[in-house]
Amino acid sequence: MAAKLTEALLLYLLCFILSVSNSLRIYGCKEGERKALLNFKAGLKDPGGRLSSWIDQDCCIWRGVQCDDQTGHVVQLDLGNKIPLHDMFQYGRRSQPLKGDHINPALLGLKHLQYLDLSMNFFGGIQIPAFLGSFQQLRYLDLSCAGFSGVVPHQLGNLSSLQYLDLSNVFYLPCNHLQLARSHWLSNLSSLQYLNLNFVDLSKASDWLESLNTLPLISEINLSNCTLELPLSLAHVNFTKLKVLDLSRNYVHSGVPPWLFKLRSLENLDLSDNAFKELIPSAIGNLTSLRVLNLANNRVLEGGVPLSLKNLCCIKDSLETLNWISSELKGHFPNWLGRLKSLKMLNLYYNSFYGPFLQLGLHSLKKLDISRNTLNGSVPVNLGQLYPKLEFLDFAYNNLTGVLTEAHLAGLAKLQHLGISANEFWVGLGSSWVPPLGLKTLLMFDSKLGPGFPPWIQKLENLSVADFSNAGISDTLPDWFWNFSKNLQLVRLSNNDIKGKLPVSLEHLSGLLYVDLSGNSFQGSVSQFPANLEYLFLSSNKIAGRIPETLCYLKKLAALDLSKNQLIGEIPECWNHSFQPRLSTFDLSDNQLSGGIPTTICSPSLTYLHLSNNNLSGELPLSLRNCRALTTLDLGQNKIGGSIPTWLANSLLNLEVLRLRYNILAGDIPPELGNLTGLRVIDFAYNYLSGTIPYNLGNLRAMKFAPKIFYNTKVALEIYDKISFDFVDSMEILYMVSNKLLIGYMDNVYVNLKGRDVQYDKLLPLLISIDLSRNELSGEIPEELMYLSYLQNLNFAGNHLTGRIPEKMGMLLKLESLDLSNNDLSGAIPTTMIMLSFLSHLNLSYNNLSGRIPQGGQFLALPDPSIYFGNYFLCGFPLDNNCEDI
Ligand SMILES: *[C@@H]1O[C@H](CO)[C@@H](O)[C@H](O)[C@H]1NC(C)=O
Ligand SMILES: *[C@@H]1O[C@H](CO)[C@@H](O)[C@H](O)[C@H]1NC(C)=O
Ligand SMILES: *[C@@H]1O[C@H](CO)[C@@H](O)[C@H](O)[C@H]1NC(C)=O
Ligand SMILES: *[C@@H]1O[C@H](CO)[C@@H](O)[C@H](O)[C@H]1NC(C)=O
Ligand SMILES: *[C@@H]1O[C@H](CO)[C@@H](O)[C@H](O)[C@H]1NC(C)=O
Ligand SMILES: *[C@@H]1O[C@H](CO)[C@@H](O)[C@H](O)[C@H]1NC(C)=O
Ligand SMILES: *[C@@H]1O[C@H](CO)[C@@H](O)[C@H](O)[C@H]1NC(C)=O
Ligand SMILES: *[C@@H]1O[C@H](CO)[C@@H](O)[C@H](O)[C@H]1NC(C)=O
Ligand SMILES: CC(=O)N[C@H]1CO[C@H](CO)[C@@H](O)[C@@H]1O
Repeated sequence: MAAKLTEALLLYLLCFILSVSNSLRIYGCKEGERKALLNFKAGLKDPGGRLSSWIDQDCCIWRGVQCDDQTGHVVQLDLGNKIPLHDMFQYGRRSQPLKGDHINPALLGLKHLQYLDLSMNFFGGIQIPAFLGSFQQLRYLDLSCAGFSGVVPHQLGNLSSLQYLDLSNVFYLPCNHLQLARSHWLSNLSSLQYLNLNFVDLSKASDWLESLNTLPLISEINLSNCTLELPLSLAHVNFTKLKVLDLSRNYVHSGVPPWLFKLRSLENLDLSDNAFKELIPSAIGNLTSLRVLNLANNRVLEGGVPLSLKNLCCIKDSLETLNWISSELKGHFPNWLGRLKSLKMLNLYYNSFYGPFLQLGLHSLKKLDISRNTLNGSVPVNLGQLYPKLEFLDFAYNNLTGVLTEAHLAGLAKLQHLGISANEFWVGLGSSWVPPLGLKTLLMFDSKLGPGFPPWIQKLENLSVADFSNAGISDTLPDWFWNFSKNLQLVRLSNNDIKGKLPVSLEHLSGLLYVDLSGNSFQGSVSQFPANLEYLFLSSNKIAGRIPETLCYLKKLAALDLSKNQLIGEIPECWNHSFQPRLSTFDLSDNQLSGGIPTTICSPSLTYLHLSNNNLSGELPLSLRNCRALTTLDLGQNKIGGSIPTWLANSLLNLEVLRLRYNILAGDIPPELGNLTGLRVIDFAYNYLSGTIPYNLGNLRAMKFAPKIFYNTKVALEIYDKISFDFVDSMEILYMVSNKLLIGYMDNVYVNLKGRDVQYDKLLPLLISIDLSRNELSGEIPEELMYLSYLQNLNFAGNHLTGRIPEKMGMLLKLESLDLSNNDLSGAIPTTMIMLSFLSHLNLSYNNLSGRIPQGGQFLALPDPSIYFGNYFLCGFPLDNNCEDI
């Protein structure tokens, strides 16, 4: 939260603090003011006990209260509950807000109040009280993110001493819902220096610009995310002291208004997230004081980068930060960038720049991020000379070629972050290379780094993030790896061919949050991990032995994936709320585990539960009912018996994927399953299920609509929150996670499609499938199922189904694979099926079907006669017999 005080205000506060500490207070607390405070307190709920000190006689020493030394009057009430942005994602770290559904007007008893901060509390959606306009001496008012809604009262226009006004929201927490009906009253705030109306709706306040233009002292205006109209003209530009102007996130579609370029005092201009038709007119050069320019997310409608910026005259010496990310910029890097001699940060990621690497000597540059473009050619050898001060360098996700050697990175001694992932070049950094010793984050995933394990990593004593996933390493993990840096937080070595035994214990790495060693050849048994570990991925290795009980005590564990190893024994009984309150991913599939499914399993956030392909026996434990968040339940390929319980359908309301294939389940399919609105994948094949196919499955809502993919950035955000990346500001977080760290667990299941077992991961959210094959089901195919119009795969093979193939089969327009073989179906093949234009796998063999095979559509593209074998009265292509002969 940018609580930037202007210099004047700082000075004022400083004097204030000095006066408090230098002189003795003569007067105690005024009784009337004490009463006012107590009445105010009485109207609030204080679950965190933040006002517990409000009991003594002298209210001047109460928490958040300050009195004037000379007069003894209360002048300051600071009840703000501010927290650093990084902590925002972590609920627990925020101290409890004060709550209330009104603010007692008794507060007006504080007649001398100069400073009022109620930010980040929660006032239940009430309006901002109009009586706040009566604090005649108020200089500072912060009501940001405090649960206010409605129209901002014009009475605030009475506050002629006000210097600081903040009604904003915090970017990620919509907490105020305010609106400005008209803004003429703003022009009465003649002392105002700082104004933050971020997220306040200004769509009705068309006069905002004229009102603000009259404020003689205004120096910082934040109108980000205000749904405002940006007037193109302003007759007379006053704004002589304006230093910071944030107009981001307003989705303005017009041109950049010319008056902006008359703001000669402007130092920081944020125009990100708009849709300006023409980008940076050359007049930008008139902004002689500009230091920070943010143009992120301004899609260039006409395409291309402004290759010439003719009139750079003045900003070329002043500009320190240029943010121009995610704006569909195309072309070579423009040469004018090289004239911005004062640049410290240059963010150009997520564009379409092509051609060679940026080679402009920018001797002050500390951060250079040109990742996610399509640069080609090689990395220049003189980076150290071009950018000697670099602390952050990222050119991941480009098409750079050649070999990256020590020479390329020589002279970059100050580097703390290096990202080179996902390029085409070979990484030829020799064993004697001395890397920049201050490196904290090193991202070299999807690279050609191997085959040897890079020995120089050992020198990086400060490294906290080490990502060498999919880097072509085929080597034994050196013994020093778990000891070279005490600061390791994230280690990702997945998808290489790394050998070696897992160490017995990694407890000495107490900061470790995230370990991903999956897809290697690690042996030994599961290590003992430090208590704060949150993500553990060891899938696809050769890890043997039992699942150690020590895992039970990792209280913060959010994801555990031990799949595709050689684990034996029973699963310990410790995966419920009291052991693992945050567990969301639990994957032990493809091992040799035995015994039952733990009878206490389920933590409230468990989302993916995979125990398939083991030797588990017993029935589905009743505790699964508590898995309310579960979306994938995969217990296939085990020896699980009993029936499919009705409670499953009544409790697991978020279920999307239910895979119980290859078990020994018997009994009926519960019709209640049809109530599960998200269910998309049902696989009960190879069991002993009997009875009829419930027509209620025709209600499955998720099979009737096009599936949507939601990208899950939550894991990455959480990890981001804990790892300190230098030089990342709040607005960048979302890009940061999608760009730099593609981490987390990808849900996956095997599905039998078109006669083959296929692993679905990325595409799993798009799959819609019902497989009930190889059971003892009888009765007819319910016509209701023909309304599941997005079904891609339908398999009822190997049951005892009778009756006809529903005439409406032709309504399943997305069907790619249909297998009804080995049943007792009779009648003709419906001609409507000619409409199934995606059908590429069909098997109707071994039924009692009769008549002519439809001649048209995909039927002509399926020439294998065996798909009709065992139906003695079928005729026509591709069978040899002629329909006239029958
Ligand atoms: C506005 O201020 C004037 C005096 O400056 C005062 O008389 C009046 O009551 C105030 N109005 C409100 C709504 O507080
Ligand atoms: C504007 O306010 C929002 C919310 O308080 C903040 O995130 C953003 O950084 C501010 N803009 C500037 C330029 O300080
Ligand atoms: C602005 O101030 C003037 C005089 O100080 C007062 O008459 C007027 O009512 C105020 N307007 C608003 C909207 O507060
Ligand atoms: C410029 O600001 C002054 C106050 O400093 C104000 O009186 C005047 O009306 C403003 N001019 C315009 C065009 O808004
Ligand atoms: C930029 O400055 C030049 C000279 O200082 C002036 O002629 C021109 O009109 C200015 N452009 C804008 C858009 O203010
Ligand atoms: C870069 O790509 C362009 C085409 O996009 C090609 O003409 C050029 O030769 C490439 N340069 C190098 C060094 O590979
Ligand atoms: C860059 O490389 C990717 C993958 O290596 C390739 O798909 C893409 O076509 C390349 N782009 C250009 C512009 O060469
Ligand atoms: C669930 O499905 C059953 C059977 O299809 C039905 O009787 C019941 O009313 C449904 N329950 C809810 C809550 O929709
Ligand atoms: C007042 C306002 O414009 N709020 C918007 C801020 O941005 C979010 C997300 O784009 C919108 O949902 C709000 O309406």
